[in-house]
Amino acid sequence: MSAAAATRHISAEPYAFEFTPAACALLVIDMQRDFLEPGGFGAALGNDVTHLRRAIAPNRALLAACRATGLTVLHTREGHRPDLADLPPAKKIRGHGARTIGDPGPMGRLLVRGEPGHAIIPELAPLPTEPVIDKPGKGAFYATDLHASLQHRGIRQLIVTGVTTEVCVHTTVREANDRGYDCLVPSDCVASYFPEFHSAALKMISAQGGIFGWVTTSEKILAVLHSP
Ligand code: TIU
Repeated sequence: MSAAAATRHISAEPYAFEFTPAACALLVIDMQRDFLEPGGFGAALGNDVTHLRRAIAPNRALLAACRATGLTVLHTREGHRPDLADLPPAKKIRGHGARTIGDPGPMGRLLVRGEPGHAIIPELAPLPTEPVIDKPGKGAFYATDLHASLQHRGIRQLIVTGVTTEVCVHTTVREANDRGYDCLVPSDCVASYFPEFHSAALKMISAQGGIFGWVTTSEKILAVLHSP
């Protein structure tokens, strides 16, 4: 099959996304217990984690379809080394919370690699074949080997899901856009602690002719993945 014949169209804003499965990866951002479960880093920042949990079921369905289709799948986790050597002091003290990164909590030390809270939620557990990119910042390209991992696989397009819409998802989409990737964001597979930020962040992606990328729904991606 030629590359052109392999291209499909996914209905999206601001216009249809030209989906090339062999050059596209699903990138699931930070679906970690620390952000989605009570007692984690997100809750320590004062957030209500229930806002994020509605993205779990759509991500499960999309992940299953991508795996069945043979699409490349990668996951990211935000977190820091146990010795906190990669934690900027500014990030450590930001918010002046009672508990900050590295402090003990009900799921272990907040946002520290290897702790129970740092793990990806069991509902979306990565397969052994799916790279997991550990990142110390909000963007998945900063201080990681994500770009190299994608280049080695011939990836030029990303379906970006996960949390939170206006923080790590948005930063990653912006980073990816500047590196030449086309990003497609399914609105129901991303979530924010702040519904108004979620809506605005999605509009910021597709506005101005798709200044950062495309916005669609998981239903529209599944319709293409499931069709012969
Ligand atoms: N606080 C918040 O909305 N997000 C983060 O701190 N990290 C991610 O978005 N992953």
